[in-house]
Amino acid sequence: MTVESSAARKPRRSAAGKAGTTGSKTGTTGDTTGATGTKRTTRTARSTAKKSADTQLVQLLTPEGKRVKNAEYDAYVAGITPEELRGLYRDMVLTRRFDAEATALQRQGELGLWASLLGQEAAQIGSGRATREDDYVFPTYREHGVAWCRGVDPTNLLGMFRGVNNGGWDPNGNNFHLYTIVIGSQTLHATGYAMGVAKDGADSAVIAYFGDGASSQGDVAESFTFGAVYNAPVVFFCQNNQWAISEPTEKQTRVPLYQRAQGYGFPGVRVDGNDVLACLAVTKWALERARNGEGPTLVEAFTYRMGAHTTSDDPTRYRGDEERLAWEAKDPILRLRRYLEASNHTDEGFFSELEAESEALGKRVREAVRAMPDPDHFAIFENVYADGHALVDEERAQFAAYQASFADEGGH
Ligand SMILES: Cc1ncc(C[n+]2csc(CCOP(=O)(O)OP(=O)(O)O)c2C)c(N)n1
Ligand SMILES: [Mg+2]
Repeated sequence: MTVESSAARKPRRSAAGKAGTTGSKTGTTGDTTGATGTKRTTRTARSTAKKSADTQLVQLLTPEGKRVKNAEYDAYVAGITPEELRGLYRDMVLTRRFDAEATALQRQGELGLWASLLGQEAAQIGSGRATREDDYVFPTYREHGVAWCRGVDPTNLLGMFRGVNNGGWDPNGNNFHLYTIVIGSQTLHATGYAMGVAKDGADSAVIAYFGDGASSQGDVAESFTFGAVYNAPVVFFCQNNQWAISEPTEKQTRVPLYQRAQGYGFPGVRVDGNDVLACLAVTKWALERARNGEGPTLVEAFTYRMGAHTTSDDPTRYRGDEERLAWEAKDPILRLRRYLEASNHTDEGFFSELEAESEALGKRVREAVRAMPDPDHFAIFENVYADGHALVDEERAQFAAYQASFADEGGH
């Protein structure tokens, strides 16, 4: 589908001229989380952060699949066609199917690890489909849905998790950077890249994905500062999936995360991260601001990690069923399905064809993973330095001797 910004390009404004005037979205949200300075602060702030969660969301589709009006964001999805809506549904279903296959492959020993996106399909597909081809995306390690939107073949996402390569795709092929495991660091890369885009005079935008846990990192704070003072065309897209491994969001912040933007002088918006239409609309708006020279935006997609942190994690150790069941009722795929059905935008044929397509994708992924060649054992020594290095040479020689000590390796 085409989701290009219709905004004409305007000259970029200077950072100084903008600071202090961009926080209106944050300012109008009416949240008063002023509980600071007493012993009871943490508890009070936490409960306020929780409470505000339900009242500040930008939502266009309710969990029951009912379309609700929104004066500010409706315009960004006003022209969406039934075909495009079906496309969003297809994206989410296929992404979930791919993700389930990858989880199964890890359980079968074909992957070393997998970080599932289960539950976050709307946040990723909505925001991913809002990007333009010339925009540049900096993901974490969980953005399989965004990768899908950018046109990265899903099988290419699996090499790193199988341990046979360090990435698996050309970042410049789809303007989709390699996955980043060092929490929050990609927000700095994105901000620097966006500053470069601005210097080039291009009207592309940059989007940086990160998690609620990452919001506690210094790198993210520095990105916000640099993004703001350089008025960089960057969207900070935080998927607040409620957990940073076993640490709940409310232990990481006294205020709802989107409100952090105010202190940096740019808008922050909390969007229902399980509502694909709202995520599409809000991200389009934020990208358009970037293109128009209005600088950064923080989008907090309020969502839920329905599965484990990774396949190495057991969430039953730190959270109960009640929470998961409450979020299952807000499932992003189900709500769009309800909307499509209520609007008569689909028929049985659509769903059965999609089911067949999902199964075919699962099969293709399985076969591709099993066919991935093992890397040359010595490749790890090759890309450390541009030229030779005595220490690397020594380590290579040690490793060669170790390999040769196995009779069946035949000296390598
Ligand atoms: C700098 C750094 N510190 C710690 C870790 C270990 N670690 C991996 S994932 C993670 C939690 C991240 O949580 P969040 O940002 O909410 O993202 P999510 O996994 O929920 O998508 C941590 C602490 C890391 N990879 N990098
Ligand atoms: Mg998280």
